[in-house]
Amino acid sequence: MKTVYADKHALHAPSQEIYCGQVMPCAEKPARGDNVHRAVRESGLGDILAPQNFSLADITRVHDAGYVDFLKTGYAAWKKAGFETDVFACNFNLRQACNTPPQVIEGKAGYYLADTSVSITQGTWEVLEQSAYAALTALDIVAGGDRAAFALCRPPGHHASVAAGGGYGLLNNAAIAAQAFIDKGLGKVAVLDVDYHHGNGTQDIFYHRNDLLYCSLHADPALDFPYFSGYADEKGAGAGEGFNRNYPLPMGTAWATYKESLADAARHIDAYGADILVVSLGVDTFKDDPISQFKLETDDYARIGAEIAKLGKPTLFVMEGGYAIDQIGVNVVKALTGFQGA
Ligand code: OKP
Ligand code: ZN
Repeated sequence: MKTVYADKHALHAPSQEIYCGQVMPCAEKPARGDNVHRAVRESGLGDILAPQNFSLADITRVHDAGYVDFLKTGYAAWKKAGFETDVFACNFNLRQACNTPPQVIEGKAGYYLADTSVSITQGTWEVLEQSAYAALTALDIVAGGDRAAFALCRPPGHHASVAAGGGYGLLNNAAIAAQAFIDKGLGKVAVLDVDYHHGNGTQDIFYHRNDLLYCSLHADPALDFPYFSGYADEKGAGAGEGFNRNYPLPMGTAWATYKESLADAARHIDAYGADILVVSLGVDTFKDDPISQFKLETDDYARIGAEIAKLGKPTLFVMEGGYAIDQIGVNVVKALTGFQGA
């Protein structure tokens, strides 16, 4: 299986996150990408390629143009306005009640950022662009006939919706790749999101559509981030009704519970008849993850990979979360080799 990886990802090194009013080191750090890269290299999984070039139009197929412009130019505007930190929000456009982007950068930050875990630093835009292009490159590898490919993206993307970033992420790499597949006229997409957190961004982007089935296993949103979506009764709307499926799971979930929901999601994906499967691969379900509360073990990732392989679909893996720095690499490689060996 080929991996697509941009070593530039390290230019996005958030100075901090603000959690419950406390300024702390950001759990989403460059060592995550470096460690997964090293583990993939050492595993001999397959070639590691740099992203190809794509265009902004591939990104704005999913994301709002004003939002993308904010991601591109926001850091410079923030500095020009005299702010000393990286770009953070301190006001929020709750439930998108207002559709007029503010003119000043401190207003825009709140308009386009949904929480205080996410920030824009000097190198962020370049990293986001390369990360999205990595997903698009890996998609082309799968569309070109490979059974699977791995987009080693950083930062994660599944909390990014059409016009807002959040949860450490700003561009929805999985959604951008899925949309490109649809735009090529290649058929229908299923997204299986196994990150610990609900992918509210991906759900949002496709909520009214029937050309993409979104299935997500995640922590109960009543108890953990992103808090305001991920419930089982969110099933899609309009033409999209029935094409969104959430599996909120209790704190402490281990393989015995997890595998039941995974098998159910696999049944739905199978019944949908997708032409490609995009896996939002987060390994923050790991028992020692510092920000999460599931209990999966390293060998369970091989089981997840094998269950995914049973679907027999061309499969694009896109990196999402995972914050146990010392085990993120082995856990990701287990999932990918578990898929390959099955
Ligand atoms: C992104 B992804 C911990 C606070 C965590 C944000 C979580 C973002 C997760 N200090 N809040 O889904 O892995
Ligand atoms: Zn996560």
